[in-house]
Amino acid sequence: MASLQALIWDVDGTLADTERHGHREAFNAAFRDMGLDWHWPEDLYGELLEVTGGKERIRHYLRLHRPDFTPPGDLERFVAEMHTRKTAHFVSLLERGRIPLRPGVERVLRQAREAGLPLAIATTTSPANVETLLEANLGREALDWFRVIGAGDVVPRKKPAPDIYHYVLEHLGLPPGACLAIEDSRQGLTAAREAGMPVLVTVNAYTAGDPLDGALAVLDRLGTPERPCRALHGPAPESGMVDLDWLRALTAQA
Ligand code: XBP
Ligand code: MG
Repeated sequence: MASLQALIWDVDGTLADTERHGHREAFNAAFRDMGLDWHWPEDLYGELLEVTGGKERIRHYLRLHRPDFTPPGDLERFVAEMHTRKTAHFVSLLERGRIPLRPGVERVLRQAREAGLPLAIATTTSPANVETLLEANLGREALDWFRVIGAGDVVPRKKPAPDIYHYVLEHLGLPPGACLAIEDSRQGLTAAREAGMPVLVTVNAYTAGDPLDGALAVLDRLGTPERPCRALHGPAPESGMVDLDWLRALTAQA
């Protein structure tokens, strides 16, 4: 691989563990807002995560679990209203500091900035969620840390399609082999690999069982002194903490 020229970060499950007590609770709050007796418990939500994109996930739920449901009026308008309400609830959770960054994420971001290594984001989630997550955890100026933030509906097809990675690579002006994608799930790994990128995966409780063949390494987290990382597949830093030297060595062998 050419020398590492950029880190491209996934958001949900990678920068922060946002799904179980974030997005899922926001969806359930939106259902209550709209007077629906729907509820997504943790295990069902884990199944629904098969489909990326909140609007796409709602439609997937309707198809699988509510085939007889008739929305009041146009379906797309109904889904859009539900998703807008859900996003407002999720942003409120973030603003209240309820969703921290995962262990080691801030350290690696700051190391990259100090080394002048470009950063980018490639995510299926909505732009408002990314901006609020970064601002709530790192301050408003953190939005400028990223050369490009590719999020949500900016591309026609969401992960596992490679579209969002193509979008980010195009805006970075870099070839896929010179960048490293940091992901958490099968869908994200597939998207990045189809875009030709090497991938580091840090799993979470929802994705630990995913098939993750093709990742350069699969860790349980990026690691801190208090919470060192552990390898689930492939190499891991002896220090228990991912740093730029380890990422450069990892990608050099790709
Ligand atoms: C994860 C997703 C998103 C979130 C919900 O995105 O699939 O859809 O679950 O966010 P990624 P929205 O792992 O690519 O960050 O409701 O805004 O889609
Ligand atoms: Mg993810």
